[in-house]
Amino acid sequence: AALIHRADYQQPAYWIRKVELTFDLDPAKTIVGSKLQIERNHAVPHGPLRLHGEELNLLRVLIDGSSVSFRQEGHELIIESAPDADFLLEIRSTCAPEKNTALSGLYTSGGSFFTQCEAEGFRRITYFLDRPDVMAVYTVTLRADAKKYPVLLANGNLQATGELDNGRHFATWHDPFPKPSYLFAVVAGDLVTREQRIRTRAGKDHLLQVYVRRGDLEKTEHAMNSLVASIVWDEARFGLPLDLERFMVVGVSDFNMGAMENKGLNIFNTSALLASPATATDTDFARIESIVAHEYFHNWTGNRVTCRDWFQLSLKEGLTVFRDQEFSMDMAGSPSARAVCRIQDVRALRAVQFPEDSGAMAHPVRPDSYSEINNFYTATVYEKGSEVVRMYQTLVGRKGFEAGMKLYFERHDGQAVTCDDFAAAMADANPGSPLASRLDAFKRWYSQAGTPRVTALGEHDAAARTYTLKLRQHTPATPGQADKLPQVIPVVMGLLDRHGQALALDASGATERTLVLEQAEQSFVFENIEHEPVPSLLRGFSAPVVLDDGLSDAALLVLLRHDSDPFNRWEASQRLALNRILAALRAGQPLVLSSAFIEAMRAVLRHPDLDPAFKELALTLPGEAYIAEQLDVVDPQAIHTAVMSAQTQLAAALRDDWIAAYEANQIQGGYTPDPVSSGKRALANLALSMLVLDAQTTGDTVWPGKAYQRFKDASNMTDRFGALAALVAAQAELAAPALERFHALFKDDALVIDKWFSLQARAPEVDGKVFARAKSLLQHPDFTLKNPNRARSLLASLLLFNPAAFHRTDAAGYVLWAEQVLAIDALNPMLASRISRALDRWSQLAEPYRSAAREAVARVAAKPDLSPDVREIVERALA
Ligand code: DPP
Ligand code: ZN
Repeated sequence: AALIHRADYQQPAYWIRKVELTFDLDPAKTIVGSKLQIERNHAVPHGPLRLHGEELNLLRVLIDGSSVSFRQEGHELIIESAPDADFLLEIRSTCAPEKNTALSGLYTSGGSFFTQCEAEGFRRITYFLDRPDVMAVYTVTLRADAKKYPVLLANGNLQATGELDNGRHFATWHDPFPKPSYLFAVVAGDLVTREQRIRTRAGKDHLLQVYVRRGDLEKTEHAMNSLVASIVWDEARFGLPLDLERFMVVGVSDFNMGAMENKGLNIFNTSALLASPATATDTDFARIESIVAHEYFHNWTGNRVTCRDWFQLSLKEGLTVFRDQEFSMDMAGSPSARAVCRIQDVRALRAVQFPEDSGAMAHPVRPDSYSEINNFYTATVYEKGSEVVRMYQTLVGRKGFEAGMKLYFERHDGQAVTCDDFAAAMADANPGSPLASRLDAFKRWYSQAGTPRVTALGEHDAAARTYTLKLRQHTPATPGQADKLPQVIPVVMGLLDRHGQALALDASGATERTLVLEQAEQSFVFENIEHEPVPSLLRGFSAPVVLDDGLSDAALLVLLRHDSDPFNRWEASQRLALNRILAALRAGQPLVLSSAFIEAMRAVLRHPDLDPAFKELALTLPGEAYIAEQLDVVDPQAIHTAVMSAQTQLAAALRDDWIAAYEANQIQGGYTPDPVSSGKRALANLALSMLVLDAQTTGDTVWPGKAYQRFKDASNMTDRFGALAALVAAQAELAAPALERFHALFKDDALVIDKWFSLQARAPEVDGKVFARAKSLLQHPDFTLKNPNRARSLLASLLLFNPAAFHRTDAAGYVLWAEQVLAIDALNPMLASRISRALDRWSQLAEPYRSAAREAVARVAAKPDLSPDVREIVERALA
């Protein structure tokens, strides 16, 4: 497929102002009638009308009621002789929802109809100018069998309903807000709804509805609460109110993404919507809250102001991720609970986005070209994009950021705009800020791929009583971008004395400052510094960079004990562990944890004031993907061995402390997913897994027995799954009966069975057992490639998230990868392309993995009939 370039953007030759759609819904053959009010765009040269259309069967084309000559070429319907004046285009076509396994466009799931149009699914429903800068007002009529499809939904407000002949009925919906086609949605089916009314600050009443399948209603309370909280938060923090009479959320179990922000009619993967204490973990509860918020926040950042073209995707995604992260932090409450949110976000960024930024798929937050836009819904566009938005806030302050948002909406409400427009609003609302004076340089965050490396070198001059901090930056080359310019990097920092006391950084006595690193190398001098200080740099992870501050273990221990910034306290714990793991790997020696490290970890675990949630994060070792990032040549088996060895040693050395932590963090009473309780459960689960792991070494049977008992008796999924995970991770004998029992208990709950698959596929590898088990699960009667959640639960878990099970010296992992990518590609290209990314970074692998992985990628690339989605991934990997 052809490469599309950002620089080639042109406005469309025509605008579509009004759309009237009618759907005669039938799973085998749905008839779609479309009436489009079209006008020529006089700003661009005169040209034919070219409409997108895929997998459609065209019945009729009329202009102003008369037939017109047209031709179909590839995926386009071309009308050469469109009128100069405004005209009405009428099109009738059909599509086949039940054959739509790609889950893009109109499809069926569980006997109901759903749509997914972002990015380019609308063209699989009807012929259209399917691009985000074409915004129209939609009126939609759905006609369907009244018994099978009692609920008929579309965007906006309900205008009319009624009976038709032959047991059919109809509903007409009107959305007053002009929108791009990617925000269009319809739903038809036998669904039930939870309702709630809410009054916004202006005194307007709104109806909130959550629609799900019969039987799932009691699992929607948390989503509804999250929606109400999101509405309240967006009005309080940004003054952005709900703008429709009715806001609907619908759950569907076959869905490619987490959820979709269609105007007034959000469609959710059930995995991002349904939760009950018995079936969902604390992590699920938190994820649902953040995704409900994310989609709701898109109503302004994405829908009211949308993207001019898909290269600007981060305009809405980076900003909306930032907003949902801020929301989750505000919901968490205490400073330490906020820090826990931040740590989790950064951990996810490092586990997924950093590797992306150093692999074959590295691309800027605002990409320059793509062949399949679906491939660019990435961690870079979302998570790094969010970090870029966070840096605006760091540079202009929270109030300044709110002023920038206000100006952005004043200027652009109702428009399709670019990342440059957002940057301009932020700078113009904050003249004199450190952002405004270096906006062009700051915008390199949008154009340069790769994670900058920052090196810090401190020099204390005892005679002059000064401390000079020399910062250097360098961004490594990425595909298509050999040379990089310096980035604008806000470095929030402080200095501690060796007892951990915060030092005054200037005459005002301030103990924290934001340095702006903007050159390749820059020095910052601090006066009146008596003794060599310990620098605490990049507090709160103030920029998405890799920092090498060369700190000694002694300095890291000071930070771990005393830093006022909880993020950097956590970071110190991770660096202490990482340094040891990397030293062992580089020396090719077995890893031995020093007693200083063990004692530091013991002190954290025993600390009277630290939150359990923080302890759990500090005592969790860095992820294998993040460790791989630090190495030029990656041996996944060696990394896994080192991590497992560190874990086994921590389990043994702190055994009594784990027991104490386990016992101290039991919760009496009912389940609530609040940050304090979930922190306790997380620490108790970590302690339990350590104790069961240690039992495997010592032959102890008490702790595996206790874990099994807890698994059986648990009153919530977090505890039950934690105990099961402890047994599975340690390969305890009781793992098999526990897994069997778990399956029997939850065999009718698809989302829980997904967890059952994923737990087994993500378990720490021992002697190829995990790989063998995962492979055999492909034959399990509950397994299917057709449901994306199920396919991901087994295959993404194994291929993307379990490097030691996947990368094998016999290359069996790569053979499985190739086979499954091809099998999924025939059904669902978007899903296949996600899985195909498991070998993005083959060139960094050590031999024999490297050659075998390359061969597997080349084998897939040699197939002639790949989807454009997978083709783009494998060709970039081989480039
Ligand atoms: N549904 C996806 C999201 O909300 C794409 N917009 O991020
Ligand atoms: Zn989004």
